[in-house]
Amino acid sequence: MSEKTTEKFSTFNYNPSEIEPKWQKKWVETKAFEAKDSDTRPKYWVMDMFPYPSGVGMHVGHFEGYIATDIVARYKRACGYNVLHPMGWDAFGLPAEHFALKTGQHPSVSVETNTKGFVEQLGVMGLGYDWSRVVNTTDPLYYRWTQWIFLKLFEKGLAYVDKRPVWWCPQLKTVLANEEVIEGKSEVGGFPVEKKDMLQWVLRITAYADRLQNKLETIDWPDSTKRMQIAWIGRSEGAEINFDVENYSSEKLTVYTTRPDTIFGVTFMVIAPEHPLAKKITTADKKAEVENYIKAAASKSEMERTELNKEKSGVFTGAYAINPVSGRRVQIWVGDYVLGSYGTGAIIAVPAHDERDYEFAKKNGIEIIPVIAGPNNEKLPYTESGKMINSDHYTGMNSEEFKKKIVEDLSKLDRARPTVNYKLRDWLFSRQRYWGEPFPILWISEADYRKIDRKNTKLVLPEKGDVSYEENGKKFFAVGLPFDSLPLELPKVENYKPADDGRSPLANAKEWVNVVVNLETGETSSSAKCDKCVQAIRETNTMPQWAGSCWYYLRYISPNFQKGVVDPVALKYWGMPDLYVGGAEHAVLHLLYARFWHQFLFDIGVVTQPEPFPKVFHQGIILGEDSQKMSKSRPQTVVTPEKIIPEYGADTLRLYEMFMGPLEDMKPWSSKGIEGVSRFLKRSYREFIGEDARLAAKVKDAPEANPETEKLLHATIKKVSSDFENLRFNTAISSLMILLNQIQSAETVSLSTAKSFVQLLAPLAPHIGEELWEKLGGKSSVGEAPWPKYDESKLVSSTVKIVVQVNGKLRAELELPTDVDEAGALAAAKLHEKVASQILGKEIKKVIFVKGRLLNIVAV
Ligand code: ANZ
Repeated sequence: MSEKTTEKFSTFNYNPSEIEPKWQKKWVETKAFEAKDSDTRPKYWVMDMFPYPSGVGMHVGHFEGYIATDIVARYKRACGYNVLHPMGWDAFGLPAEHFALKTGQHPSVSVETNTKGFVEQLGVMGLGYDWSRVVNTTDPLYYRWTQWIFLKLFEKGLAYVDKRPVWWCPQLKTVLANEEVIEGKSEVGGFPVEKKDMLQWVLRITAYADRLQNKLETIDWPDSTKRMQIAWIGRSEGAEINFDVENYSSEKLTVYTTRPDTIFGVTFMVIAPEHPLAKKITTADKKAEVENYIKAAASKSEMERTELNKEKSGVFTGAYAINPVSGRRVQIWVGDYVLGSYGTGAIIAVPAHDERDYEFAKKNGIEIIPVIAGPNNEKLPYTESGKMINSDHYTGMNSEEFKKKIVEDLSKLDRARPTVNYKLRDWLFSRQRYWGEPFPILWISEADYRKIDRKNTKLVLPEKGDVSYEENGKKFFAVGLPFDSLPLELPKVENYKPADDGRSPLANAKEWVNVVVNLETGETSSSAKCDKCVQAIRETNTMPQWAGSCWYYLRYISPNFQKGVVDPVALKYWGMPDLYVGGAEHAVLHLLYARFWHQFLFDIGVVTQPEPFPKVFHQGIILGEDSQKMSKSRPQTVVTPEKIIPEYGADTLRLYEMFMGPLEDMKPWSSKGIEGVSRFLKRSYREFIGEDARLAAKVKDAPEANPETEKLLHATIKKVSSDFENLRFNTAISSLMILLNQIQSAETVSLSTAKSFVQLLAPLAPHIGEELWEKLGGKSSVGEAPWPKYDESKLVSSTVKIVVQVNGKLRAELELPTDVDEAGALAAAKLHEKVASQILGKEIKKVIFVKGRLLNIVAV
């Protein structure tokens, strides 16, 4: 009978559209996924990177990680853990605001609608979240603590304002952090960005650069992600060396180099176009050329300037520097491949040992002096270490040793110092947007600022160094609102569209912006009430979306706690997430920012562990059926649960997404593949529930009668458990398929084997898991039943089949203990009727025994 015809007349058909809503409802009613705060069980906390609730909803790719964490959560719960598996909304920021701008709805309205849609979508997929702990970054009771952390950073001198060239995106009408600019385009939307001088809030992430790098060693993260963070932090060890400038005795030209060992080979120097000396030292005859060059460089991006395969340009200033070790005169050039923002903005150029300098020297006819010899008289430029040559009395030394020695010697003369540089820049933390956390900051005049009695004020002031800016000759000082006055709520405004001039939409909310503040109590009001009250202006920028996602995991521990960021008692029990799953695109954005905030919170005693995410895993990307990224612009490529579930059910979708390949791989969607796993679930259903009397009768409430089934069951429990621990879901599913084949081929199956199979399947396909469990007479929920245990000794079969031949002819097959020896096998064979009749009256001349397989008796 073909599968199709069987299905047609069966009344026991697998019908996901009936069973899935039934179990989803039950899970909600029984609060099946709520974690307990005080519990004697050990805890397990598994967490997803929370989404921003966009209006378009999620496609199958968005669910991949969520399905994985749901499997782990269900598995760990069955293993006896008190599991925390929470979800939340990263609802501030550009995407939510974009959507609001497009639809004309206020962001708060659209966020509410969209989160409802997301809850619905997640529920339909059978994802078991603890909704009693949901966090929403736009909830004032949440961002109260985002503002609190910012104020702490401000108090500790880690938040300041700076007028500096920043990335401005004319399309998005906001500035962006370095991390949000990818190859000259905005990370969100892919719009061109440009540099603009603007006054901005900046967080001193560089103060944590070393720790952010060193602590990576202590956490279990994908290597590629660690490497990306290390590259982004870009720790570089070298030295600063001072050169005299000819004819400018009061000026020093300080360079940063990682290769002080090449100092005798310096034949020219290059300074960045924005270097303060560039215009100053240029000789009259070179002036026009240098100034034109500087102007042209200003319109280029750093990326264009430093692109590796682009030819490096430069102009000679006419000025010379003096090499402090050799006394040699070297030309000073201006070149835009040297960046003003890195090191000292000036370099020594050593064409014999650096690729870039070599090309530059060749092009401009500059001398090349080798100072390091490789073992085989290598071609230039030689960029490795070796023996020093042409280096005065240091000649003959090993270059690695010389590198240290020369810095020591020059340090004694106050001409050099060991220096560490980082590529990491302080984090640009303000946005000219409406839909973000308002800064809990007021600006007041210098005179009023001086009036504050530091010992008697609730205003928050930086402990060291004021934060101020100057405008039209007037200085303004930043003060923080009292900690206990938070949250500073985002005012509802009519017009939240960003302006073209870089001013935040909040600047238009005049009544909100202009206030009076009491310098003692920190209270704000619309008019002065006492002599302590002074005029103030609120900060009108808002925080970037990253702010809310920097600490949200902590909120899951104690979502309603209002005495601090996190309840220390609950923190003690929950610790940090045991597993954090999300996209690799966050390797240097969210994951670096959150580590920075966490390390800061550790320093001020809010948290007790130095790192927020001890274990991170990145799921891969699911491509469309055409192996291209699913994209809104090509809607036919986008597979949504809404397209799949009505036909196959959520369990099939879940199972298929996990069966596609290793979780971390990039893999294309396949309609054929989903058919395959769909058949597997249908077969599982039929096998245990039974579509007719014969099959229903197959499950026996007795010990497992089939030794093959028993052996395979134990092996499968072992394999699936370890696969779940290691997020290898595709291989776990294959072993369940093999087990099902075995069960199907056996005449009967024991109830306990059937139940174990269902338990192993349940984390992957929880609805059918519950349904089968119930039908097999399981108590309460399958998720609460203790995880099946395997018996190591049952993994090896206790008996083997031995083929018995007499004079080369097969006479019998005996089921004997695995370790049976020749004598034992022979004794057993003699008792077998067919063997006995063959050797009757004959003499046994020879016995050949192959252990575990064969017994051949030669009898004449
Ligand atoms: C001389 C030299 C000789 C260098 C040699 C390299 C090889 P990282 O690892 O990135 O820190 N450099 C320094 N400041 C620069 C700037 N503002 N813009 C562009 N290049 C700059 O690299 C440090 C090296 O990059 C420094 O060492 C300097 O060139 C260059 F055989 O000095 B080196």
